[in-house]
Amino acid sequence: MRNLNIGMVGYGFMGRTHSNAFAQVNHFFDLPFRPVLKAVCARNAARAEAFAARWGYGTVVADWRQLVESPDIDLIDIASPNDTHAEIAIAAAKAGKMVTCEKPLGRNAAEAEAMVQAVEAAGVPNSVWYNYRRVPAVTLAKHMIDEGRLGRIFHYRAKFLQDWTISADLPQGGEGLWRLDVSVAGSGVTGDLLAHCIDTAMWLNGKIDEVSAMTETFIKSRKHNLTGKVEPVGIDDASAFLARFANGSLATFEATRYARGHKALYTFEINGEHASLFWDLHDLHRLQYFDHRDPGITRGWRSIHISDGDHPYMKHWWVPGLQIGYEHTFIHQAADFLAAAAEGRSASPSFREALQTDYVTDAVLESAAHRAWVRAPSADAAQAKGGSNARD
Ligand code: SOE
Repeated sequence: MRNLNIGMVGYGFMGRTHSNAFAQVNHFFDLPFRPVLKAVCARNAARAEAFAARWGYGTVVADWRQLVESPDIDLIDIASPNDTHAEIAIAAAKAGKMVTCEKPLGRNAAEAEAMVQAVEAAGVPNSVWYNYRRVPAVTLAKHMIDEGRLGRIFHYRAKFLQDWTISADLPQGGEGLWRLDVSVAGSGVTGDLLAHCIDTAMWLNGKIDEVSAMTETFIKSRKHNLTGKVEPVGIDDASAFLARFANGSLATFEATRYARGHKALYTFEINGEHASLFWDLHDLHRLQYFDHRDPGITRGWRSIHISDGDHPYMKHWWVPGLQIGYEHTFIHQAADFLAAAAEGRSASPSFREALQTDYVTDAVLESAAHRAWVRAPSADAAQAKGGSNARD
């Protein structure tokens, strides 16, 4: 087993999930690499020192360029706010480092295209932390759809509901609240929450071709933590859209931070000619399955408890009946990335796959702005056109 030295950028919520994943992964998965938490970069020196001490990082640096330039670092992991992703990823790739990046890939597709171009030109393994793919129940849904159990797909519906920004007194900007500052985040719930729904949806059901969206900003101005002034709010607080998939199925998507009572209610349902599947993040270890081919007298929704050794990822954990949680999805992604990287490959979703999600979120915002249907280009076609951002 070879050491793989990690340079972590960021120490917030995602810095913790990623650090935990790299720290835990070898305890549960047999892998060719042993990740070493080598150095962490963050702007607040005191907090960075405390973070490094807690997680066992050997070094703290104040500028991410020190990580990129360091011959001791093999992988740059980007867990910092969205406005930093492109510059760091491009520099890291140019320096020949492997790169993993928190979602969304870019603040918009133009940034994401430049990031794809950089990692592909450098030929470095890459991946984006769309962690919900690796909830075992969601991975099982993927296997069941790929086996053809659902038959032709008619409908996909997803929502991601939160309620943490309802107060008009909540400021925007700065640590913890950069998600409300459009210049840092790029967008509101479209890039933050719908991006998860779109990534999962396209993984399960193929490409989204076109969208018709509406967005709203309910609180129009908020105090900015960095300037101290009341400033306009540029993010979308709520976003909903209709979509058509390339396979002919129809979809509805909704995300908001104004659904009182919901903290992180991510659900999706998919309806096929033979069967349907439903999943709920608040009950993440269960997959609901209805199969019309069951005998009539016992036909009904089954609630499959995903804890058996033959369920995806579960043989690496405890004994049947005992479940796992949110943090494990990041450990699974670290395991898949390290296994792929040892063979010089990227782990899904690669930067290019995540670019496809940015095409859809851009299309959602454009559709809402123009009150019109907008087509999402294909990341593969864009490559053929030399990275064009043109709608096809
Ligand atoms: C926002 O509140 C957030 O933390 C997202 O940024 C994450 O990606 C999502 O998984 C949970 O909610």
